[in-house]
Amino acid sequence: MNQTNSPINVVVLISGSGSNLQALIDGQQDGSLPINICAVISNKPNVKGLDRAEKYGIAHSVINHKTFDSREAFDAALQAKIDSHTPELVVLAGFMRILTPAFTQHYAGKMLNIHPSLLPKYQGLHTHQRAIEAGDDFHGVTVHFVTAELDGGPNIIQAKVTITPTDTADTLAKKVQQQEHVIYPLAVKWFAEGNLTLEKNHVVLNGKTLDSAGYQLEKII
Ligand code: NHR
Ligand code: GAR
Repeated sequence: MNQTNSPINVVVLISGSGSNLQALIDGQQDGSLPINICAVISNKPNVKGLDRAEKYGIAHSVINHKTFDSREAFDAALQAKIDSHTPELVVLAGFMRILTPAFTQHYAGKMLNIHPSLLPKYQGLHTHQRAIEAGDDFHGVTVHFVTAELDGGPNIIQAKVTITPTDTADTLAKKVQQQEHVIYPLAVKWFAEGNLTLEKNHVVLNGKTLDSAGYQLEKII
């Protein structure tokens, strides 16, 4: 458990459907995750993830990147909003804006992302299509600490899925999302219980330094 044995405050950043947000809400509700999601912030208006927050009475707001002149100005507004909730952890859950180095430095060791590939493979966008086109046998998903380097922060946990001959980017994305909803709550639980830290540039889980791939979920779907 963390030092106070009490739930940690978490701010979740989204840009879309928020199915990963839902997995975290479910964990908070059923008592399996010692977290208090204190705010959900979206850079896009009218997305489904905001409705999910509304349904559970979680504070939610939109900071629309299109209304800012620069990435720095957007990030400054986002940072001010996040910090008004004094979170111990910031979770990117399908958040689609690249963040400036000043922003990532401010939350060093306290910000997680979930990326739909087996990082370091396929950083950036359109990962499912790229894995299929490369003829890969496996694809998957990674939770990592966020650093200035896009999708380059140290890995925490990965889960694999098999790519079958009939898979399309859509069917593959669905399989990957099933694994997302397992490993993101797990990583957040480890962090909330004080068992997951970023030391220099490596990840420590339960007192042990993880290798660069991160913890490997055994179940492959
Ligand atoms: N920022 C930093 N500095 N480091 C990371 O590791 C980040 C980050 C911001 C977002 C999520 C990431 C992913 O998991 C993430 C990790 C958006 C883009 C992108 O190209 C790339 C990676 C990720 C998220 N965004 C475009 C942009 O111009 C906009 C794309 C769109 O709106 O559809 O910001 O994949
Ligand atoms: C997830 O599949 C996540 O891995 C991916 O977007 C989806 C968001 O789903 N993230 C990225 O591509 C980040 N660039 P959700 O809104 O339903 O959680």
